[in-house]
Amino acid sequence: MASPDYSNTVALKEQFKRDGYLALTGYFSAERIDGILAAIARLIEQRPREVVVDSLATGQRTFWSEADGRETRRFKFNDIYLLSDEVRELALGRELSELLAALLGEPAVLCNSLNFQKGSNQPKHIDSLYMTPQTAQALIATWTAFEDAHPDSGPLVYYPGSHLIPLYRFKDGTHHASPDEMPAWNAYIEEQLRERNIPEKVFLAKKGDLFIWHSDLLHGGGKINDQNRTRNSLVCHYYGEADCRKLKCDLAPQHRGYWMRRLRQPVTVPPEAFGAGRPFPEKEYLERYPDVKAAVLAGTCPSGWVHYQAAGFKEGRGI
Ligand SMILES: O=C(O)CCC(=O)C(=O)O
Ligand SMILES: [Fe+2]
Repeated sequence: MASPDYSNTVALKEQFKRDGYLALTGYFSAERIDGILAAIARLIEQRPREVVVDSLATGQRTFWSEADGRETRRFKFNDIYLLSDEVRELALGRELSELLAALLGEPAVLCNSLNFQKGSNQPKHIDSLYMTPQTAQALIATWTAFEDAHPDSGPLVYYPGSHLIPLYRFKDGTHHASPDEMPAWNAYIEEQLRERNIPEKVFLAKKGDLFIWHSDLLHGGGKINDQNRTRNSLVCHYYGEADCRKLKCDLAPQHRGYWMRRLRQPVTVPPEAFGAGRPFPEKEYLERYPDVKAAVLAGTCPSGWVHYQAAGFKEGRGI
């Protein structure tokens, strides 16, 4: 089958503005996805101590090497874009980076990635609640199907046109989620959905489909009726270039966009876990904690490793 033609950027932009999403079926070939799956499998096999995962069952964050119940596949792999050229090229390919720039009105900066092996179970939300951009709407997300989604696997759900609902203002005056005000946020959104007659839609993706959503489009992980079913997919979030420049982020160019170089999510590891077979990541620890680095440079603390054992771990600092 010939790959679909998604080169009419003007029409796609119009559609995105109106609906708040684009469902680009067959965007990637099955072979391309197989290549990515093989690259990810190699990565987690070869570098399990660098891959940070969250258990979808308990929420616990660990390195893949230490994750319990790996066979259940109920995990989210965080930010593999930092470790994989192949994932970056999927998220910011020549054409996709052009399209994202057109939709955002400026180059897109890939700033995180989430590879869910099973349904996410995420309640409905808009991404700007949690990844609130400096400039309104300077955030966009892509969702790539790594396999066909079964209705019982908790497919992606979304609410067409919901990006036009005026943003809820929290008591601190921002649009950033404040946990104790979320019941009020939910009530506001339900009311708006009713008033605007916006239905819930299920995206029953086929392997290789690409779904792009707006910073303010309401979406979530559908109900999982069968916990045994996988729903392998990759979510990538991108900020606009201007905000990232203002924040002095480290940007690496990739086609028409950029990816953000940054430290991976920290993981709490007990000091006893380090030893001859597993050296403490001294350099990374100092890079992550400038106060410790300053103390080491000033000679008031012998090393990051000493700091971690004496204080860092107890203070809840991850590595
Ligand atoms: O894949 C899903 O179920 C939703 C993920 C999501 O909402 C996100 O990562 O922003
Ligand atoms: Fe989301």
